[in-house]
Amino acid sequence: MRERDRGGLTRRQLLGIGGSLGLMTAAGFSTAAVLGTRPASTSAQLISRVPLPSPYTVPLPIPAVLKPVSTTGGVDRYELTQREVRTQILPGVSSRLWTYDGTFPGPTIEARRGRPVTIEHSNELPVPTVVHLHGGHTPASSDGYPTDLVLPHGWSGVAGSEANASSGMHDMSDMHGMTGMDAMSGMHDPRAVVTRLHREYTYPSQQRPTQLWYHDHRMDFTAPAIWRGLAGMHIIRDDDEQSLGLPAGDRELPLMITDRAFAADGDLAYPALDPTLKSRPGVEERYVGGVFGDVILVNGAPWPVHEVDAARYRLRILNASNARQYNLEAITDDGRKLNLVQIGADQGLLATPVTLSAVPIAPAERYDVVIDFTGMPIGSRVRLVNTLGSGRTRDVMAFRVARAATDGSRIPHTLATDLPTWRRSDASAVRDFAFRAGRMGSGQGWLIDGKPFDPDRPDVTTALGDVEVWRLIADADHPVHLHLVGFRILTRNGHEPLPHDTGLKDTVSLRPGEAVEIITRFEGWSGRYLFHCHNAEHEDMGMMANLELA
Ligand SMILES: [Cu+2]
Repeated sequence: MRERDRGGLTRRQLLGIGGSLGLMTAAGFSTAAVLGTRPASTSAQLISRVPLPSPYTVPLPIPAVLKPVSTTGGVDRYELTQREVRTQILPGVSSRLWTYDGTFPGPTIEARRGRPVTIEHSNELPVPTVVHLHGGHTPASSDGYPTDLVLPHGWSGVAGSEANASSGMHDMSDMHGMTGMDAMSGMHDPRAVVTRLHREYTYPSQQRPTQLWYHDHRMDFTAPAIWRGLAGMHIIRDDDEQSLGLPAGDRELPLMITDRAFAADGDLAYPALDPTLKSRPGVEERYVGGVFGDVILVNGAPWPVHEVDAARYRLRILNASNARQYNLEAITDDGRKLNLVQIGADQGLLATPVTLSAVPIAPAERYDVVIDFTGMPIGSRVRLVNTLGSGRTRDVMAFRVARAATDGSRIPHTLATDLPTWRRSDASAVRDFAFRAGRMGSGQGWLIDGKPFDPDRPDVTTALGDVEVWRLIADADHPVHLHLVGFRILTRNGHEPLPHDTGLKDTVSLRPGEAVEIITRFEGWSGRYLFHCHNAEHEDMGMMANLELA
């Protein structure tokens, strides 16, 4: 009953956090100006209460590749169980995590273009979950809409949903017309498709080869769920890409970068208003801008080190942090900067390589880069540092050049010829969206065009096949993500895009005060999708909207 009453308040009231930011905004100062007085970001950093290891002592783990349970009929079928485990992230410190199949990151899915993948997720966690494949070109029914929940055993926190929840998940026809999680958000969502214990997600794998990632996307609770460990990588490959001769095998490294903090008992620290994550969404007031940790993890290990050959390596970098941005530079022990040659973006290979001296990466973005250790002295070290960090958050990871080696890899001048070339004149609509802080009930939220997320409100309805230009503006750092489609960046602040903007994207990083124009064609499937800020705290606090394809 309490849950129901509390739900009736809506999360707008629950987020009743009239902080200084909100007051200053109300007093007429532009938020950007307020935020501009803070360094780099509006986020606040948690401090760990356990001893932290020295940098570059823990070996870099490579997440295991998940084995399919079946490959018959041209479909790769997988099963994953979401469950809580105790594990060591920091040496000698036991931490409770929420995981996909017991590990953080979750196991990597390796998909072949043209071979559909199905994944049956089982939820053994104490809260509802929903899985989104970030960057996936996915039918709406498998896209992980935030109210399409998989309820756990004995769930009673969501009045209304339980009675309607399906007892099975295989008969999809059974699931239509169920009532969504209205108690939690105070919003009724008649279109939600809720299941109990299990759900099968289908990914057609028709899209360009690239690095995707899967993570929890539950309404109002995405940020703490990802923070606790619900994230994994999903890579799509094809023969064309493999024939290019890029560094491969042991010389291709998926790198999931996250920041975390640890409480005195060894568990992850997170400033949730309701640490059970069952009913009350939101974070303590000073973290409303986003949660930073003071420990940098790569593939779940703190400031790891990896032994490499003196050869080229392909680094597939994912920023899976909730709010932290990185500007990554590769620096040798004698202070030299190594180039990072960008070969791919969120949605696959670039047309041609772009040589960067630094890789700026916002939450949810992926950068596919080649680094060349050829000629480095054996025994020497290359550190990957974050120039936006300070103190220990400046360190990310290191490579130790362990041995000389032959290298048959190459970086072809032409990487791909299939990038979309939408032109402004193709667009049937131009839309404007403002990503800004604002009042949400009695407190501060993060809004798109002045409105917090409401599953029941159509925000954008567009026709399949239409090309559109979207003009996005931001008051603070907002990495803006569109579900279903990739897009290209047309302009940044009225100028040419930046050198690292050239590829096909699904997330674009807007810095404070920036305006970016993107162009895309909405194609695939009709149904309900999303666009939102991928600062996960902003997303939970309203900065999300509906994208309906008709
Ligand atoms: Cu944001």
